[in-house]
Amino acid sequence: MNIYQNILSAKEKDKKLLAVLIDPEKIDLKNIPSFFDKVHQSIATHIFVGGSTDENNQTEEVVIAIKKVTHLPVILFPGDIKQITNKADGILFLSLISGRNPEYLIDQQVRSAPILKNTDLEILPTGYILIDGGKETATQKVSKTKPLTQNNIDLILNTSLAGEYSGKKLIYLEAGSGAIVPVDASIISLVKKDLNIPLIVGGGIRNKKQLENAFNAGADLVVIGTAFENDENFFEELKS
Ligand code: 1GP
Repeated sequence: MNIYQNILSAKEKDKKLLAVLIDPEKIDLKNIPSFFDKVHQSIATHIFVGGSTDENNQTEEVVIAIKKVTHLPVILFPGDIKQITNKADGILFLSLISGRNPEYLIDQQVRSAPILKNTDLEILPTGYILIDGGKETATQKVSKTKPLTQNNIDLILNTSLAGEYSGKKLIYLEAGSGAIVPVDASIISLVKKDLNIPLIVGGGIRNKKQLENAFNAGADLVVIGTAFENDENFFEELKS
C-alpha cells in the first residue's frame, strides 16, 4: 500500500479524501464492526487513529480490531511515541510547526526514530499547524503551545510554506478536536493557492456543508472525528 502516492494521485485528479478519526480512548472495541459498517457505506477513504493522550495504551488493540474489519488504510495520528504500533499501515510523522516547543518539534521525533526503524509503517512527514478553533483544545494543553489566530493569515501561510520548504510531505491545518469554529475557508484557499503538497484540514467539522466548504476551498483530505463519535447517522449523509 503506498499511502502517499494514493493521496498525491487523488489530489491530481481532484478526488477529495475523507479520514475518519478514531480516538482509542473513546471507542468501544465491541462497537467497531458496526461502526465500520457505516464507515464503509460513506465516502470515507482513510482511517486515522490517535488522540492527544492514550492513558491505557489502547491504540494497538484498537488498530488490530479495525484492521480486521476494513481495507481502508489505517494511519496513526499519534499524540506521542507511546501510540506507535506496527499494526497500522502508516503514520503521520507530525511536527507541531505552529508551536515553539522543542518536545513536539523534534524531541518526540528523535525518540520515535529507533522504534519506527523497526516497523513497516509508511512514514508521512507532516507539518502540523494548530489554529484557534474557539476553545482551548487537548493538543494545546498537552503541547503547551498556542494556536495561530485565524486572523493572522500571513503567519498561517508562511508556516505552511516553511513546512513544505523543509521537506514535509503534507500540511495539516488543525482547529483541534471538537473546535467550535473550523479553519475558515478563506485560510484554506489562501494556503492552497501557494502550497504544492497535499493539504489536510480538520477540527470542528460537523456537517456536510462544512465538509463541502473545506473541500471547495481546497482541502485535499478532511479529517472528522467528533461528529461521528456524537452521531453515527452522520455517515448516512455522506453516502458514497
Ligand atoms: C482532530 O482534526 C481532527 O485532530 C478532527 O477534529 O474531532 O473536531 O472532528 P474533530
